[in-house]
Amino acid sequence: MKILVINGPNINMLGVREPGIYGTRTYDDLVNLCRKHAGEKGVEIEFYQSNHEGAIVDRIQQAYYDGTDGIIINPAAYTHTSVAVADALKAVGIPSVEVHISDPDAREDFRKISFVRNVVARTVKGHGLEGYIEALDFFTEKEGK
Ligand code: CA2
Repeated sequence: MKILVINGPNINMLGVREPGIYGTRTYDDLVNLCRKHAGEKGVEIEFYQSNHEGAIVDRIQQAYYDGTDGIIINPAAYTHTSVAVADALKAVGIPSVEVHISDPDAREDFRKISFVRNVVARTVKGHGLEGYIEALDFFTEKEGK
């Protein structure tokens, strides 16, 4: 099984600022955490991070052609603004899980809208970096059934 993990704008700044909201671990820590878990589960995993909406749309479309079985996506700020990212996920039809490190529903009102929520199989929020592991388990457990 091949899983693609997509992270949106500023997630590359993890651990650098706002530790009270996003913790002290870095983007590299996130990648290593997921790689370790994926290795234990025998899953092939790839990572993509971009600060650009169109680049994220391009990567989602590419997943349609490169044999990706599942997408884990934290669209970050684009969660609350991007019809394009939601449309791309819908267009490729690859089972997807939305992950948020914090719980956007418990923060400012403008974070309560998610354009991707209706096109993903599951949303994991407020569980820190471990939310990505939960998302991975969603795919591996689904496979076993
Ligand atoms: O909780 C999440 O994972 C978010 O998707 C993170 C986004 C935010 O816009 C969403 O509402 C919720 C922001 C990511 C910014 O990441 C930073 C990391 C370190 C320092 C500053 C920002």
